[in-house]
Amino acid sequence: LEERRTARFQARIDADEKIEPVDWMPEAYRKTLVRQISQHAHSEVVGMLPEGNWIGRAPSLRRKAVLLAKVQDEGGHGLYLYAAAETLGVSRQEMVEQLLSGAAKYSSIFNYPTLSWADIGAIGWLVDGAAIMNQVPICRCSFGPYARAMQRICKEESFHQRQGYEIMLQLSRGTPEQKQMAQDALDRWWWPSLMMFGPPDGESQHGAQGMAWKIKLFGNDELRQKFVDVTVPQAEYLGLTMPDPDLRFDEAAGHYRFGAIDWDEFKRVVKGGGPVARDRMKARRRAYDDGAWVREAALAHAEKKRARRAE
Ligand code: FAQ
Repeated sequence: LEERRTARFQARIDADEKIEPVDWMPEAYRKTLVRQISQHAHSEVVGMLPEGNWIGRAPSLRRKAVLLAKVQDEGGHGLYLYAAAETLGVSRQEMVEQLLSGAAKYSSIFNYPTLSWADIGAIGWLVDGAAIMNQVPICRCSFGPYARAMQRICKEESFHQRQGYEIMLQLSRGTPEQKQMAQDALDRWWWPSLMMFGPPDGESQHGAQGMAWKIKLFGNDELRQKFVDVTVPQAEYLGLTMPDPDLRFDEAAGHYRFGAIDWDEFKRVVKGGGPVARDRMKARRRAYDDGAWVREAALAHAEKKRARRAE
């Protein structure tokens, strides 16, 4: 029976049908989705911290309002994604505990510090740019709640990417010092952005199965290449130099060839090495502890309402 169910499930995926929470699904499919969606949610929430660092120091009221709205959007993305994962039978409480205990991962990119205002431009341009490249295909993934959450998220991410590029454009058209700030931010964020796509396909544990289930529609390397191909001309337009001496356009293939990625650095950063990772988790734990009274009050209120209804 299990075999027949599994074959029927795969046939639905192959026919591009959406799988909904009430449908039968293999346990491994459910687990893979919980892992990927919750890690994605954690990334959005931890991702508020590097930019949050600059809200109080934004160079103008307009910049401050825009950045505040962007960071709030990221909190919202985390919430839609936790809600999508909850349809698979896991609670938000469990997912948050997994993040705080270090059992669940979040994107490596958020373990790098934001040292100058230009980093806010580079994050919008490169980090949101990479996120869009990875996430637009997920709008068509096989699990209905994840696909639907991603549609709104991608619209907002594309606005985030433009605001980042606009900061970079203004800095690179500014004084020599401002242009240098933009170049320095690009130098520090370029390689970590390429690592966001995950390990090379040959080392991607979940890649092949994720694609067979259409949780992922493209491999890590293909999306990374697409990102490089669209981003290099954007850097040229800014008049900035990519920090990669091996970067060149391969006319025959129609792609930019890039230098070797430092996968040792990736592994170190994913494991939570370095002072920034410790600060990120400290900030999340503090936020969780500071919010305890809100959760308790909400529960007490719900209990009071329930008791009144029962009277
Ligand atoms: N960082 O077998 P694969 C954002 C882990 S959202 C840390 O290839 P998979 C918005 C991976 O989890 C950014 N860990 O895994 C924003 C697995 O470990 P596990 C997040 C990484 O799942 C912008 C192991 O390595 N986006 O930026 C990373 O098939 C600006 C083996 O890897 C998403 O989550 C990494 N970079 O492919 C917010 C999108 N890469 O779980 C604020 C959805 C890999 O076995 C400001 N996720 N790992 O312990 C995905 O598309 C996939 O999960 C991949 C990884 C492509 C990230």
